[in-house]
Amino acid sequence: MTNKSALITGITGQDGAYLARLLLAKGYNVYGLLPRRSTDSLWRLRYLGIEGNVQMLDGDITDLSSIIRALERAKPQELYNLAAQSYVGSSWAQPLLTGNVSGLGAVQALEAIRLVNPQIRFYQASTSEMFGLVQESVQSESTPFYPRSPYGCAKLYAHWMTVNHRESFGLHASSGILFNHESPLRGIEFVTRKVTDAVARIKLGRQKALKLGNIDAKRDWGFAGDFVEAMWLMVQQPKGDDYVVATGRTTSVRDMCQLAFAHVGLNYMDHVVLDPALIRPAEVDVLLGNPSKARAQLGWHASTTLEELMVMMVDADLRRVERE
Ligand code: NDP
Ligand code: GDR
Repeated sequence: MTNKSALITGITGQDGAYLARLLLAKGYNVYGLLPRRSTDSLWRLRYLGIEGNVQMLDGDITDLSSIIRALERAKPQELYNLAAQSYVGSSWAQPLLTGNVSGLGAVQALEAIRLVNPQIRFYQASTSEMFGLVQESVQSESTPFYPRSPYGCAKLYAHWMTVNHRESFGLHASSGILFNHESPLRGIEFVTRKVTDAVARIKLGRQKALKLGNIDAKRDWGFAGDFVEAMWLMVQQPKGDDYVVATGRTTSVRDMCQLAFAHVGLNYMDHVVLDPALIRPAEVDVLLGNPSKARAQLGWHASTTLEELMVMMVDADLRRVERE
């Protein structure tokens, strides 16, 4: 057990909730930067039974003064920057907000560290979306970037600023280039959760069809609960660095649907309807990560298969829809 403290931005999101649970289990004092919202944003922490165990500090990743106050109050040894407008689909409609939150937000956090205590270790939530129009069939830390959305561009800026702050000012700053990771706590707008929610509703007779966009896109999907372990491991290394975190297996949206529907004895082809309105202005066709560095240096590997993940998510949605 440790007596360290950590501040998590984006603590109310999918990864924030799992990371908070992981750090609490390790004995950390966990603080969260909580932006003001008009509706309840603590449901994921409640779902994991940890709402009362984390200390929330009023603040927003776009407001430097609030981050400085949060660091002064929490006095953390580690800052995990997970805050983002993280939905690629919305980033074309809200490119400036996405740039401000998902791009500049990381720099606000890095600058706050420089001002308050440069010894604070920093984790940046980077993404496989930075690879975009992929230049190599399997993506590693050395694969060139070519982002395909305002979200990918914003995250690439945040990534390079993390690298720059490490190299310019000697900060212990790490960038985790994480491939897609999902869970029952995934936002409903993301394709896996949209599918598992629909499977549950269709199975229970509450919905008939599921509208999807590009079902030929391929992603390297893992379980969020596994991936937050890699974040923590990066921050424990002697020096900050960049790591690809992935399962090393890619699957199409179509095949992911097939798995989810088959779990409840349904055929996805009887229910999925293609909707051209859901096709994005630019697409990332296929992502497949090479997690060798994370395995060799962090001792990390993904332990949940996509089959297990789909079962976990469909079963959770069946329970939830039944209760509704
Ligand atoms: P979510 O969308 O579930 O969570 C995003 C979090 O950021 C929420 O807590 C949200 O709060 C918070 N947030 C949004 N705007 C602000 C703001 N202005 N100030 C402070 N907090 C804000 O994302 P995930 O948990 O899935 O992802 C975590 C991080 O990892 C994100 O940065 C994402 O871009 C990145 N990432 C995710 C991957 C994935 O597959 N899940 C893969 C690679 C990277 P609220 O809900 O109240 O708006
Ligand atoms: P992604 O995740 O864009 O990879 O970003 P998402 O689940 O939104 O899309 C994955 C792929 O599925 C295709 N798709 C659809 N997507 C959605 N959301 N809804 C649909 O109806 C649909 N039909 C087909 C998409 O076109 C895409 O190809 C996620 C986010 O968590 C980012 O924050 C993170 O950085 C990356 O993963 C890694």
